[in-house]
Amino acid sequence: MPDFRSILDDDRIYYFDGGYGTLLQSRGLPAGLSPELWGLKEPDVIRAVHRDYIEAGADILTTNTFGGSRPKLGLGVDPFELNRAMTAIAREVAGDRAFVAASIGPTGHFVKPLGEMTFRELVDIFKEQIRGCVAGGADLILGETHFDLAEAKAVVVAARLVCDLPVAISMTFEGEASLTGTSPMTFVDTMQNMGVELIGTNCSAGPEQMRDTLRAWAPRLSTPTFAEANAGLPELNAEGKTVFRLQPEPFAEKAAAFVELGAKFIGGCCGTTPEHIRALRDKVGDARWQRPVRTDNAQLVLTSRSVSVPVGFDHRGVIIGERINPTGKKQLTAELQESVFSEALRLAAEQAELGAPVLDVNVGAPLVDEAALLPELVTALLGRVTTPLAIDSNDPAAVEAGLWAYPGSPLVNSISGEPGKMERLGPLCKLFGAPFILLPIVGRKLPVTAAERLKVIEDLLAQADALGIPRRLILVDALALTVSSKPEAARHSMEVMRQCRDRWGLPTTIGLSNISFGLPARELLNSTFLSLSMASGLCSFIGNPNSARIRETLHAAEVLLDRDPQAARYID
Ligand code: HCS
Repeated sequence: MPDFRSILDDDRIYYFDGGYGTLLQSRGLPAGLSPELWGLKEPDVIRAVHRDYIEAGADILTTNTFGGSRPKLGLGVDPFELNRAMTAIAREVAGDRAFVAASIGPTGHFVKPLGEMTFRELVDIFKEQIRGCVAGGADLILGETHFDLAEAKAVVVAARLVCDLPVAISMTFEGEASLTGTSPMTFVDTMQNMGVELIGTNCSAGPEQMRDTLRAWAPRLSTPTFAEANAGLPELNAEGKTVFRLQPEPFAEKAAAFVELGAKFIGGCCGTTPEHIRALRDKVGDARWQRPVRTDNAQLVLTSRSVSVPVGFDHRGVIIGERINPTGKKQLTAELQESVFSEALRLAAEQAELGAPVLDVNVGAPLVDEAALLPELVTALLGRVTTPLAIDSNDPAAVEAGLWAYPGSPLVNSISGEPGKMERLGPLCKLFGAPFILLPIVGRKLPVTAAERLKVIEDLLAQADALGIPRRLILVDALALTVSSKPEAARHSMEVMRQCRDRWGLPTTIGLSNISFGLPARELLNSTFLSLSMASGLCSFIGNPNSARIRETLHAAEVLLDRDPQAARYID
């Protein structure tokens, strides 16, 4: 088979296969036995199902490994071997007629604080499963039926750590969100940040409901998609068994609409059979793929499990709330030294209530082991606020630990030009899909002029490019130096904002209050600098959301710069 990646850009429509669990039930799967364990006992049944799907026109076969993770299989089965054997069967049947997608379903466990598992444990479980699938000859890794963003993310991280196969990932939505509150758009934002090759949705509902999902994620979509609906909504029959009643023709009629909504890959999920796939192929005929066209031009997106915060030149200015930082705060410092989080959680709730869409989290105080404490606080915050977080530390080990604890796309604050920093943190940001603040500082001397700063930015961008870090993960700090000692500092910062926008299309941020150190009426200077900066292209800033003046200036500037549609936030 050609490399699966090579077909992602052509204009063909490709077909996945249909249901396995439900089809195997109709072919004699004993009650109480999983499809995976039955497959070990009766490999010929699995072979026959794969063959039937290929004959029906499937271009991609899904392996019988959906429940092949260690927690799902239970004791007495070697997950590596089972996944290898099941994938090898699909490979043998597919030959060079179809691709083999290694199905990786949910483990049945949630990560902290929703459950007991750590993200690392989940990643290890998936690594073991994926290694088996790779050994069996998979062409791509297919995370499917995921309903929690952290678990979907764990599949992608595990796949990247053990192989270089392309990754397709699919979420199941119940109406407007997944079971743990992720919308289609936030799913797309997070997975695009991670650079997954194919984004999809499967299961849960019939083809009519699934159209809403495809419409909902369209505005920021730039990745090929797939959709695999069930054969209608599940119903209980007279014996209390779940059944799917939508027949092949009406299924095909409805699922063919996915192509009009931009899907490049279509297929079926529970209740669908080879007949459904055949009918779908016939229905779609020779339609061509319509590439996604983004209508929302955000330069960068931060996400939590349930919220997306777009950052861009045409978007609202994003305040990154700076209050969870022990510098100059006695109570917070004392509590963090005792691993107590009440003050930090209070500051988080307060800032979120004041409308800060992103919260910076810094635990850097004397006697604090940041690498141990930062992930603990991040986990505690996940139970308190839904805003995306910025993981802020000078200690790369603490940043790494924070990344392992976060379910969405957090902001990393920051990567400077300090030797070795980009090499250490850049690949982690890429792996976890975490945008980062690029801080143009090398050594002790701060670059004062715009030209000096732009030179450092250019060098850091070259380093990032060499590491394969996508530009959509980069937010440049335009550096606010204090005007009381450097009168030209603000002008140079604004020039950096303009140049980053015009030369590289890169969004900028700034530590707002630095500009006014040592001068009276600081809020006046800070807010004036904010409005001038917004006019120079500034997209976000690290500041104190408690300041009414700053908030009002921001909202007024957004209206004047046409960055607040219908002045909605201003009027509100
Ligand atoms: N590939 C799996 C998905 C279940 S939701 C199956 O059984 O068809």
